[in-house]
Amino acid sequence: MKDKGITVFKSVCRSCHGGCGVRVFVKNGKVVNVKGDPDSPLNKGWMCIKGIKSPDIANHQDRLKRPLKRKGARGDNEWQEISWQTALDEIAEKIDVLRREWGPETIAIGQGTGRHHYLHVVRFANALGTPNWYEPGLAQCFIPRITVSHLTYGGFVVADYYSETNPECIVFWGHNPLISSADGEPAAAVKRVLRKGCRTIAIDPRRSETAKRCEMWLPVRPGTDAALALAMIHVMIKRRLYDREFVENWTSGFNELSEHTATFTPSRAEGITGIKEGDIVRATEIYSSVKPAVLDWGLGIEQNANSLQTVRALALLRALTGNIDIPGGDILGMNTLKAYPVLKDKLPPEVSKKRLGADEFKLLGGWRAYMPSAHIPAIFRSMAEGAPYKIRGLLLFGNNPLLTVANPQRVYEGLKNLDMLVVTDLFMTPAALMADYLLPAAFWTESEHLQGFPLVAENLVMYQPPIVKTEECRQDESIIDELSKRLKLPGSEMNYRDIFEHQLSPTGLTLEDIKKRRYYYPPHEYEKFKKKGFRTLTKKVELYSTALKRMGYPPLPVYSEPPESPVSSPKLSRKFPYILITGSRRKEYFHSEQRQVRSLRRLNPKPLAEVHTKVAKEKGIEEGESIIVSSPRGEIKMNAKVTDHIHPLVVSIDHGWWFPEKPDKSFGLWESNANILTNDSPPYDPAFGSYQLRGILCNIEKEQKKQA
Ligand SMILES: Nc1nc2c(c(=O)[nH]1)N[C@H]1C(S)=C(S)[C@@H](COP(=O)(O)OP(=O)(O)OC[C@H]3O[C@@H](n4cnc5c(=O)[nH]c(N)nc54)[C@H](O)[C@@H]3O)O[C@H]1N2
Ligand SMILES: Nc1nc2c(c(=O)[nH]1)N[C@H]1C(S)=C(S)[C@@H](COP(=O)(O)OP(=O)(O)OC[C@H]3O[C@@H](n4cnc5c(=O)[nH]c(N)nc54)[C@H](O)[C@@H]3O)O[C@H]1N2
Ligand code: SF4
Ligand SMILES: [Mo]
Repeated sequence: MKDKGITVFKSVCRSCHGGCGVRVFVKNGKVVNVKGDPDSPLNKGWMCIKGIKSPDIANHQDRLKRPLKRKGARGDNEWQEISWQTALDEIAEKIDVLRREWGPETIAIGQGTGRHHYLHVVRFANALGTPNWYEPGLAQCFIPRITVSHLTYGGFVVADYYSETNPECIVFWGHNPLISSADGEPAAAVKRVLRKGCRTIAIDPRRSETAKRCEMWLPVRPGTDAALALAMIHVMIKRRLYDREFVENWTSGFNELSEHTATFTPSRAEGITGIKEGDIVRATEIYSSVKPAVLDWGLGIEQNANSLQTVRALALLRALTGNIDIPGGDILGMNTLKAYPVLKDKLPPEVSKKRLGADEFKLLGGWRAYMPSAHIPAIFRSMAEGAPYKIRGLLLFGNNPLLTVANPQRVYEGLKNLDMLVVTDLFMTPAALMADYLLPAAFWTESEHLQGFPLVAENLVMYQPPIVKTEECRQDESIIDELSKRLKLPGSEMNYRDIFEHQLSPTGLTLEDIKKRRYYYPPHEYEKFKKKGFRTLTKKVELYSTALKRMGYPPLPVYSEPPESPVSSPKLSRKFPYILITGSRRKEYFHSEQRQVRSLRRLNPKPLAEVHTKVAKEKGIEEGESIIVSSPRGEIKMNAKVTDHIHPLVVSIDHGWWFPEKPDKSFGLWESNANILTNDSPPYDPAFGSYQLRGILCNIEKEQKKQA
């Protein structure tokens, strides 16, 4: 389609994890506008503000545009431009030396969250023979939900926001999809369902944008969700509110669960969670009395040291109410595409054993793990301290660990200590500044991808074409393919486009076909378990998990008090009387990104700390005022957002803040970085190794008072 020199291309936005179908308007080789695609089954024309502002990211003057090699000392920000050929030859040579002299496990790979190149990076790590790759989410994001779903139901569940049948009830648990549009679940889809009308409950220490749309808001004390879920299970069983037919036919371990939760009364849970007994009963009655119902869980339940058991407790509620894989309920995805060939078999078992953290955290790095990766604190400890062996090389593909990983001081020590750091990014960042080689990544409008959403928006497959070019930027997959060829890695004969063809094979479509039709969206098949049972050891939903029992973890969900809380650390809580949560999503930013994009920064210029009105009054803190937030690990500066919509003891701070506009050499990295306060020390979740980003102790003070 042509109009005044403008050509319109259909694509899929990727300014977050992606998924919204879009129309990209191009003039003179530049993206001038992006609008929602009304034909997309997910977003039906809607877009969020970050997506709308994609042209401001794509055309930003500060984009990295050519490969750079460090000239001065590490972190001095002095660079020399080099050709791709030289960059790739030299990097491959350095990787080769490290793998020969020290072993491939001494090369770590870090990648950002849910990017298009995600599985290609995992493939590269396996082919290279290093078990030490990580992503800053995983143990702290999504891996607990994915793993628990597989262990409990034999597949991943997603909310059925897309069928003719509207959910009659939604429980949003530690989740704010109206802002986060998380993982292929755009806010537009949730809004559509809410508009049609249904019962709604939000369980969240903040009255989030989503909670504000709900009839009930349960401001749970951070990190105590398992206690709340166990009490709801208790009520369901005691009052016989559960779906008897489903439980009898399709679950195993009901009697054990019933006995296990017999003493977990709502009044006991009130003492732990702060939610009134009556509200626990009422919420349970609503959720179990209407069908179909969705339990839409989010990140709020994973960033703590009891993630496995918390997520398991919630997972059982879906089974007790019989809402699995029914229209308008929580449905089991269908894996339309063939699995990405990540070359797991190329990693010898003796090398897998060297994966940092694998022994201890079986469901993160061990052989039972859904997607085995290394434990982040162990990686950076190894880099900084050389134990149990030293990580010497690091390749980062779209990850900013100085902002997004707990304990940035240790990350910094680690990065300084490396023999080789290669960073691929769209922009200069605090981590990119430390690189030996800095490679310019292509933005989504410049990259080709086949997006399949077997995990999230059920069965949808979408095609994202490369539309424009920005100078010498290259998409991550092609950089990886070039390195793989130079290193003669197994699988290097297949490039990323060959893999797209391979993935499409079960659909009977070729890449050319999907380019033309853009979406492939086979109808969902409900109640698949009625034909084949659930894909678990017992073929039933495992209320009692035989797999967990075998691995040495409690087979029935248990509550444990957060390790750093007013209850478990009363002495510490005198100095740090508030409970800190970090990183609740803001619509303008994706983690540490977009702070340099003026049109977005204008809408949300400063790092915020939400503080309850009562506390602000006691402390003499005014709206917008600069405050110091401290934890046992350090202190940072934030700006007070005074609100009634938060649990009175909770302080909620933004994460990912740095200041690209600051001329100092660290871009203000140490000023307002939430992860200076979070905790990467033990105890961790025993199965996943999740560390504590939410539900830790903190204090707040007016900035002037602190300085006085
Ligand atoms: N705009 C934007 N969108 C994003 C992202 C982004 O950075 N920006 N990031 C993406 C990524 S990687 C992810 S993982 C998703 C996450 O998206 P969501 O799953 O929606 O998670 P959050 O908004 O981080 O947190 C949801 C809620 O959890 C609450 N919470 C905090 N602690 C607790 C607790 O202990 N218990 C309970 N019940 N609730 C708690 C917070 O108050 C918050 O409102 O968002 C994705 N989408
Ligand atoms: N305190 C606290 N910390 C958190 C969280 C929290 O809630 N609280 N949330 C955690 C979670 S859930 C997650 S998932 C992580 C996210 O952590 P990260 O993935 O590290 O976060 P980002 O800042 O989104 O991305 C890092 C870099 O990727 C670059 N980038 C974007 N697109 C591309 C691309 O296509 N290619 C390349 N090469 N680079 C690209 C961006 O410019 C940016 O510099 O943060 C975690 N950290
Ligand atoms: S939610 Fe926003 S950033 Fe994410 S794909 Fe949709 S429009 Fe793009
Ligand atoms: Mo995440």
